[in-house]
Amino acid sequence: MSRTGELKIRDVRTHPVVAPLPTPVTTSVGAITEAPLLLIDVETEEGVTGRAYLFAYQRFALRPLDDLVRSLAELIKGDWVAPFEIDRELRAGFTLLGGARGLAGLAVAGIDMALWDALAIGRGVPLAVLLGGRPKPIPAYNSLGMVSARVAAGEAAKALEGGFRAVKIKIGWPTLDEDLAVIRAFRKNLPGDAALMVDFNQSLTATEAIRRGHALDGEGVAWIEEPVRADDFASCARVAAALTTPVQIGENFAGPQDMHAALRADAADCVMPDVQQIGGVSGWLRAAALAQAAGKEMSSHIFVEISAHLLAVTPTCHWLEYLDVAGGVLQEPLRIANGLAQAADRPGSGLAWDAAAVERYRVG
Ligand code: SMN
Ligand code: MG
Repeated sequence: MSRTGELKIRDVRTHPVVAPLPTPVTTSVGAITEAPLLLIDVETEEGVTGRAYLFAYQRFALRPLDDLVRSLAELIKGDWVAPFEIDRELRAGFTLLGGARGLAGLAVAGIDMALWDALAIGRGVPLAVLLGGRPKPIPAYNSLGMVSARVAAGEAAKALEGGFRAVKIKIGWPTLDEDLAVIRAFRKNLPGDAALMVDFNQSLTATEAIRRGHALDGEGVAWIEEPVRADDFASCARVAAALTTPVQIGENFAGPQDMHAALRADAADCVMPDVQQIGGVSGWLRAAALAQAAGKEMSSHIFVEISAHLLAVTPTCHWLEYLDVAGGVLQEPLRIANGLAQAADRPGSGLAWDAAAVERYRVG
């Protein structure tokens, strides 16, 4: 017997697509030139459909990710839409496999995001409202790839369109001088009060990160992101202790337990979980509590649409990273005005697929 508002899972459909990226994301460890996405629809007996997407980074990861989501879907058909319960049940199934990490963790997180979306739609409220908050303007930074000093002036001007008051660039050029040249070129072409973040994408050793970090300390950089390998919390702690510029990590936290280990190691001055890596909405809520307890500002990583809702209920909310990977298959991309991201004030997380685009970019 269902209580008013309770939903029961009838089916889970997936749509693997490779959508275009407005701008390739070039990093010191490789370039992302397209958006391999797994779109997930959780359909309920009551006619509500919850939606989410997973970002596979590489085409080759789409099929195994799709297989995982479809296999897990068979385990939850007929269940009530109770995300915390389903998260616990699905993760329990991976215990003897060493835990739901990697693609398995993403698959569980994708289902979790779609379930929370269904819950919010079922109650007719935006996700932020379901979670106890309200959609509100979130400070956003425009996230760029690796840009050479030669074109920095033009790129800086473009990056400020939409009223952004903060920009992130990816660095980790072959030499420190090249890193400094592009930082100084952006600094010169951004307003003095605009924040400039830099992201090494795990490309340095601890020794090199400390050497380069000391040079960056005087350059007005808001944070130094992922200077060393993402899971090397001890080296990251050494770098954070050595520098005055805040060190930022988190997009690779594989669940709240990973974030807890990083916080215990003093690995960073601020954190930026990625909603698919941290475990969906359920994982994000647990991570937000860890950040609050540790007194660390918490930002988001890509997934701009759902992150705008989640940051609205994050006690130490810092910045929303604006890097649009799914806009090519959405009816309505996230709106940015005066450098602020405003979550869609409609039921759920605001995701609606552009059906024609989904068919155009569908693969497999
Ligand atoms: C990043 C984002 C998306 C794809 C690859 C790398 C980057 C970031 O680490 O923080 O924006
Ligand atoms: Mg990053």
